Amino acid sequence: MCYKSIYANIISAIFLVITSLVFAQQQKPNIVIIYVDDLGFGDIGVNGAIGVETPHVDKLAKNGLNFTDAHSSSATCTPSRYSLLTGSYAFRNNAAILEGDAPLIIDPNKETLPAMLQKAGYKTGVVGKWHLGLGKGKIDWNKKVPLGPEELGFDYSFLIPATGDRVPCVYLENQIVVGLNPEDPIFVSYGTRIDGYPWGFQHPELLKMHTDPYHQGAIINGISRIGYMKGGEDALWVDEDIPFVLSEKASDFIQGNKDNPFFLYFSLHDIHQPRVANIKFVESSTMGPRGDVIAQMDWCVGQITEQLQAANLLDNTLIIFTSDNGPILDDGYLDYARELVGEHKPGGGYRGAKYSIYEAGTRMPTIVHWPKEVEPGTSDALLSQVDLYRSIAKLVNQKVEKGAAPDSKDYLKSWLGKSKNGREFLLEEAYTFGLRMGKWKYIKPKNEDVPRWIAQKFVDPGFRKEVQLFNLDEDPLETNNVYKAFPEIVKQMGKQLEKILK
Ligand code: NG6
Ligand code: CA
Repeated sequence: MCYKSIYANIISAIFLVITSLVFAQQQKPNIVIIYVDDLGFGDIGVNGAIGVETPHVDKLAKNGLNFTDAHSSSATCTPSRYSLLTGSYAFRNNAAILEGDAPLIIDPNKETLPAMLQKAGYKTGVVGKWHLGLGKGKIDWNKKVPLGPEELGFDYSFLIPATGDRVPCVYLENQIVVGLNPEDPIFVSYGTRIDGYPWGFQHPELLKMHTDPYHQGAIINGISRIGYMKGGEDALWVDEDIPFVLSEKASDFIQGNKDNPFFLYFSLHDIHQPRVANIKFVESSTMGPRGDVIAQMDWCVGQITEQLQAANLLDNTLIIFTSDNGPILDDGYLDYARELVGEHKPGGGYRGAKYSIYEAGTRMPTIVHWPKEVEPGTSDALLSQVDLYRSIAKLVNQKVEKGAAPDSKDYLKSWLGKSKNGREFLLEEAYTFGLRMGKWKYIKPKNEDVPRWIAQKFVDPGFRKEVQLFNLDEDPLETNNVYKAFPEIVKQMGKQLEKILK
């Protein structure tokens, strides 16, 4: 063989290797988690919503897999998000709802879901609500925040730092406050009052929405918040624009990464309070602001799917649409959600709400959409978001680092509708603990008074001095405590729960 043809063979072999590598890279599905805030099981059209339409979410469900028994790991935000990104139960780290100046609660030395995906060749981004803490304590909002999404494996971040009802009311892009004028530095305080933006309890005449005493700190955009704030006027967000800003940033991220596999954690502010819909959505439901922001949330979902479609990516993108905790009608602001709810059942008819151990606290609207791989339909598999970590690792064929994701299990087949099996045991966290085993629901006794701040939200967190056991097949509303009739089940589930909590 002459040298020329040897070279030609080598070159064509290299070419083959490179093209097959590129091809393999292209084949990896993009992954988008659309994480809605406080959206209940019944708050979407396909699950029976009344008085508001969610055509974009319904379309995802129609062309995807709609789950009836999939759960967030907790009935509040920070703990659920902690579990989603770490594959670890929130109680292990005492993860609880955080204030807006809290330090980062995820250990940056341990692998996280985005860090695992980075290793698998993904570009990773988070857009929207964070609420996992930032920095190491005593944040200086006028400099780049030292610890946050970047240290956890996100290549890009655009954040609402905590919640819409907590200061600071500014966006952070790659951990730097967007649009800050250095001559007007930001100061934030929880507890000690600081002069700056007027306070709700002193200036009710400045408010466009009244609230309970917990949310009467700094007034920004006519809404009083939890916490106090000074400065940063040019950087303040306008609540009514948040859905547009976040959708645009998410779309930009998709557009910028259309030629490589990407993971987008799109964490909407809706439908958390303060529920102030953009004028485009005002009166788009019969339920007042809470219904209007459901319509607004649906629009955001449409923006993302349309963007994926336009970039010709929809077919090979795994979209997981779900929520962080159950619905709440009265979370503090006076927006008449309780009065206007009508026949609509935010929790899909299940008992409980946000903050509650009953089913509506964690049973989430959950849709998996991936036209290339997932057959449309419904699934009753009992699943937990804590398992997304290892299930996604399996999907992208990436080994999980030792010590990471200790509570996460691979249920990829179930998430993709290729198996009907779910978890044998599923932990539910709220202000007490619940355990599911098939049709059985066990609730750990808690002999304590309900804290005032929960009681005044008209929520029953499920505290009882005796064990509660429900047969969800016969009693999906958890009204008939049958613990006395099934001592063996009580014993088995109690033991299992203690084993998990150890
Ligand atoms: C609570 C707030 C509530 C809401 C919640 C966080 C009070 C009485 N209630 O502490 O208004 O902000 O935290 O919601 O302050 S979550 O969806 O982020 O968990
Ligand atoms: Ca929430």
